Amino acid sequence: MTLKHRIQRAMRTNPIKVVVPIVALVILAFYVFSSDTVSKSNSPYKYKKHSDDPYDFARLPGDHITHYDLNKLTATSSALSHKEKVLILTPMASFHQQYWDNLLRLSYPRELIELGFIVPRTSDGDEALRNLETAIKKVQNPKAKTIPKFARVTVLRQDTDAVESQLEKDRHAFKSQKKRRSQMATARNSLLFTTLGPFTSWVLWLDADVVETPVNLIQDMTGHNKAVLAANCWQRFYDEEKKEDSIRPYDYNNWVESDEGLRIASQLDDDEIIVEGYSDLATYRPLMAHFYDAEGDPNVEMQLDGVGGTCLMVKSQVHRDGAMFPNFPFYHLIETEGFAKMAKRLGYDVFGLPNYLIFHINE
Ligand SMILES: Nc1nc2c(ncn2[C@@H]2O[C@H](COP(=O)(O)OP(=O)(O)O)[C@@H](O)[C@H]2O)c(=O)[nH]1
Ligand SMILES: [Mg+2]
Repeated sequence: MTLKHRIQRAMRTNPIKVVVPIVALVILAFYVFSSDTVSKSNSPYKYKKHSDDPYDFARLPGDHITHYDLNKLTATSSALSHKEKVLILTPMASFHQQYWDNLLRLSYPRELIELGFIVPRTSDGDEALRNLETAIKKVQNPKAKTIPKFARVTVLRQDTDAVESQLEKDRHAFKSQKKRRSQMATARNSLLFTTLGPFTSWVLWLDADVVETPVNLIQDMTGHNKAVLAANCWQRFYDEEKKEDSIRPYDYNNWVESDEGLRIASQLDDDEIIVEGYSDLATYRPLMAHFYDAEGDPNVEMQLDGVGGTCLMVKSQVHRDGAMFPNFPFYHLIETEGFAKMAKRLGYDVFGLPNYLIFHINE
């Protein structure tokens, strides 16, 4: 008997046997197609249902309660054995291949690392974005099965004003510091507040022009178990006089407060700032850059009052408690230096590693 005859006979004897399966099929098809539309929609809140991705915390209404017990989130001296997640954040005005290569050499497992970038809305930013995306796609491409993947990569386009000239002399001109540092602070805050997740244990601030660090950077820095910890940023260069490769200090934003610094601050108007590393405003603050001892123990720590952002490890708790990068004068400090002050006001200690070098590109 053919299928057609069977259906005709069933319709005569017991129509429910035919109607029920057809109705069930129609309902199933409706469900499948409508959930497909949802997963293709652009809404950031409409992720695919029942995802195994632990970062997929934006769920469909229906399974809308997601619990995260922040008491169980640790940031310890044994970050690796506790599988603590590290968020590496980089404001990026230009893409340097050496930065990327160094990042890929880091020995901390990529599945425990999230990356976040913020790129300015300028023509330099356009180019940085293109190069960055090409580099990311090579690593994160699901077809490249043998290449370990980062847990998540977020690239943001800045929606605020960017630093206009990226020339070294313009960036570092004393008179442009307040505006420039304030714009940088806003970019850092946007990046931080968009990417910090409920799983993040540590945030590593790493500038896009840091081209060389030890491969165990994350294990080494988290190993100190400090709330805020800065590495010492130097620069390689060719010494024309000695005719040899050499190194010199670069980042002067890691410092200890001085009596003179406090005296100058006490005489400033409310909206005036002090930026470190300029002879125009001599604070005589001890600078970590000058404390490097080539023979010394790389684990030596020193307490700091101001920090730079070139290579800075922060327990996520510090940011979660509210420490950010003030884009306004905060105790006459701004951006990363203001951040150190804010962390201290929240009760955290700020440290640096004078003998632990990382290198800034030589432009
Ligand atoms: N998003 C964003 N990043 C920037 C901007 N200007 C500089 N950067 C990045 O911010 C970091 C610090 O800036 P940089 O100019 O290197 O500071 P310097 O090394 O102290 O002169 C680097 O990673 C830059 O690529 C900007 O306007 N927007
Ligand atoms: Mg730089």
